[in-house]
Amino acid sequence: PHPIHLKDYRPPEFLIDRVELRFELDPECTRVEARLALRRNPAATRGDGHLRLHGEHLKLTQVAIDGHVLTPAEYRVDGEGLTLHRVPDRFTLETWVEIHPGLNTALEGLYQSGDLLCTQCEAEGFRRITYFLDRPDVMARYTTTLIADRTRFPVLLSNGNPVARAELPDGRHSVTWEDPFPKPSYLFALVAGDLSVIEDGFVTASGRNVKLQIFVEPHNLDKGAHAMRSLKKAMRWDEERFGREYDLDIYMIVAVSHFNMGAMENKGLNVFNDKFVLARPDTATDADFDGIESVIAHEYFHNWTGNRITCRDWFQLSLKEGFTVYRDQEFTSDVGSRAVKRIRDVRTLRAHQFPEDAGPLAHPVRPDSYIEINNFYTTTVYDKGAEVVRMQAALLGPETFRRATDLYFERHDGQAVTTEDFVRCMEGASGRDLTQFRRWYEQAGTPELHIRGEYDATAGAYTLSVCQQTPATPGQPIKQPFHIPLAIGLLGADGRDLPVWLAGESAPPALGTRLLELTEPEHRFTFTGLSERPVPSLLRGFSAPVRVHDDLSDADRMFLMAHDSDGFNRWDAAQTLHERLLLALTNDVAHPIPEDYIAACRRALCDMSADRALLAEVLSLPSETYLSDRMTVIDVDGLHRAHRQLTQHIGERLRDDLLAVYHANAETGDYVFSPEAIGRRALKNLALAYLMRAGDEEGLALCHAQLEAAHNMTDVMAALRLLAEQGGAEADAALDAFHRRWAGESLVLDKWFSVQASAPRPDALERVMALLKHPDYSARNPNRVRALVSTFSNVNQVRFHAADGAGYHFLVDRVLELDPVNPLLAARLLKPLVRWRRFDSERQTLMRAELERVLGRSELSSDVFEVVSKALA
Ligand code: HT7
Ligand code: ZN
Repeated sequence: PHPIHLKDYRPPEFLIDRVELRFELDPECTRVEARLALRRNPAATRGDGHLRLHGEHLKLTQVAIDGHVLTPAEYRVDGEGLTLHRVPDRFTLETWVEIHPGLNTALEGLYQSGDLLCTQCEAEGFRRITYFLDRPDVMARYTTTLIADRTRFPVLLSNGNPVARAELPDGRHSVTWEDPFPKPSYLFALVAGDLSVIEDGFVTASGRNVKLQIFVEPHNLDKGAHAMRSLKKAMRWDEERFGREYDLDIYMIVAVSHFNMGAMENKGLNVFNDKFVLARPDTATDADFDGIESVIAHEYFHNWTGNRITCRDWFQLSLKEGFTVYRDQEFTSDVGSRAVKRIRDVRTLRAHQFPEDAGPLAHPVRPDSYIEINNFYTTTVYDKGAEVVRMQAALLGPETFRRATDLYFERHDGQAVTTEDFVRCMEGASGRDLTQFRRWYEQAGTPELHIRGEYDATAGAYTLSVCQQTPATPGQPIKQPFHIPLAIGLLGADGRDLPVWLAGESAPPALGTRLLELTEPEHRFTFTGLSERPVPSLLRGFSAPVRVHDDLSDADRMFLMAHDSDGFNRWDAAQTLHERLLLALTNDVAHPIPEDYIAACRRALCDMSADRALLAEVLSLPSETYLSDRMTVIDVDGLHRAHRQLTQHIGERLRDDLLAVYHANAETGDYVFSPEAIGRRALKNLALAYLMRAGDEEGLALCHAQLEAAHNMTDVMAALRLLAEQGGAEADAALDAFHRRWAGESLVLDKWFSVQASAPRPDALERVMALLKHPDYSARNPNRVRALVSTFSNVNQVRFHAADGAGYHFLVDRVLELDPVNPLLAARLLKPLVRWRRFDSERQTLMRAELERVLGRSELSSDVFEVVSKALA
């Protein structure tokens, strides 16, 4: 497979204005008839006169131009598409193809999910449905007629509005859909099946009525209410915060059980992994409820950031994904707790994006090249992309940023554009020059900031020296300095914010946070008017995706943990304390656990005035996977031991407080989905975890009682996870009972698989291998594969990295098995092996050998080939 380069981008030679599709749907053999109105693109240079259309896995039965059926000499078909020799400047192309959705295990194009037929066209799935210019800068108006058996497929959906229906004499029926908005082919969708619907309505700011429909399989009808509430919340928020109104008369969401990713924003017809739609308090955890709210919002927000304004080419993916993640993050912050949301997002960024940026798959937010675009739906494109938008928002300030996004929506509505167009709107509305800022799109790697503070008591001045430096990444040995917004505060001895008054300014600014801008490799900022040495609060709100190395003492961090007015930095101070201690214990089992650290944890735990969700975050230790990224050579066993040691110590030392917190936050009454109630459950279950991991008898009794009595899945899973971690007959009995109780509930069974895969018991791999043979396991269902295989290899670090290499061998067996079935999923499974160079030499040898085993296989997909070859490069 060959790489595709951004520098080779050329506008399409032809444009397609109208598309008429007619599907005769059948899982065994679906016939697709396409009528395309094509014309030469005046903005393109003339090529060789041939027209190449993308098409894969299609059986072409006939092709015609302007009504004349072509002879085989007039065209050529190969594995990548259809070439028409000599075509007019404007013409109608008709093609007739056959496809086999029932055999489509890759879940791209038209496929079968249970008894449903559905599509997934992003990024390049439309070419598995019909011959087309399957690239996002070709935008067309679509009319789609779906014909299918009336009994098996009573519901027939596509993009836009339904304009005609007919009953056919042979037991079939048809529905025609018209989408008035030009769209790229990746936003095409159809769904057919026996679906039940949850209906509601929304009146837009300008007074239009929109019909809202969530389609689910009939037995899931009682699990869609939360998704519907989330959708309406998101629609209102987008009007209020970004001035964006929905544009069609109908908005549909369909939940399917077989899906490669989270969801898909097809115009007017979102297709969702059912995990992000279905929830009832007894079947879904708080994290599931949160996930649904944010994914529903994310897909809805794409209607403006992705659909109305789309990407010119796939190198621009972050244009829609980074901006839409930013928008969904802001939504969650506005409807819940901003600090908690920021903490969770930064946890994800540090745990996943930072390692990606430091490894062999590092790439810029706007990549320069790819072999397989499916491999570029990465945390860098999504999450770092969102940080890049967030930094622009910070540099411009809220009002100017809103003017800049208004300009973007106005200037580019209906177009396929680039990240450069986005930045130009930021510049246009603000008058700022963001030339240097553009490096965030171009350079990979996480900048490192080294910050030192110096207090001059005589001058009443405090000086911060800040140096930035970015490590080399593949293909980018030398980095230019970034333009970095650095938000800081200065705290006085009483814990309050002091003015952040830069030397040379005539008057002190208001108290609180101040945004400094870094553009050079080194800066010195001197602050005056300080009668005492301040404690600096650096990178408040995590104002840039950088790693900070500072010279604060543990005492400073405990001070910040207790007093910082920035909730994020209170958490970050605590995390750094936990992290430093855990790394010290990893290196030296006898390292003392300081009394003042325990006292700081106790103070936080007993701070009844604070937001409980925030407290739970403050008191959660960083994960072993995250900590491993902080070590030069990863010591998986040492980290695991240290983690257990510190957890146990906290559990023992804070026992009485933990019991008190558990009881004070016990569930009373019905399940409520509110930030407050979620915070109580989080803190209570964290207290239970410390008690259980400390081997506390009363904790164990509470855990059993909770498992018995709980009516909500959050509490059930918290208890089950802790029991499964302990193992033994009681755990097995609890797992069996859970399985019996939830037989047939696929999403709940995923939890049953994942709770066993993540338990760091010595026999974890044997158990996981036995579960592969369980009748409920299926390699055809991505959620199930992720629940078992990905959970084991990503979450259960100590067992996956067992010194004998059995975990690596297990994973590669799964990858090789899956590659011919579902390459996108197979390539994603490989990720934990990619950072093989970070481990000790024995493990390196084992991991490398397994990667080479993959590369040695003939007939690899381009997805897996790209990941493995880059990992080994
Ligand atoms: N835009 C969607 C991406 C997506 C996708 C990409 C490749 C293969 C399958 C896929 N399913 C969904 C999801 C999103 O970011 O909203
Ligand atoms: Zn998205």
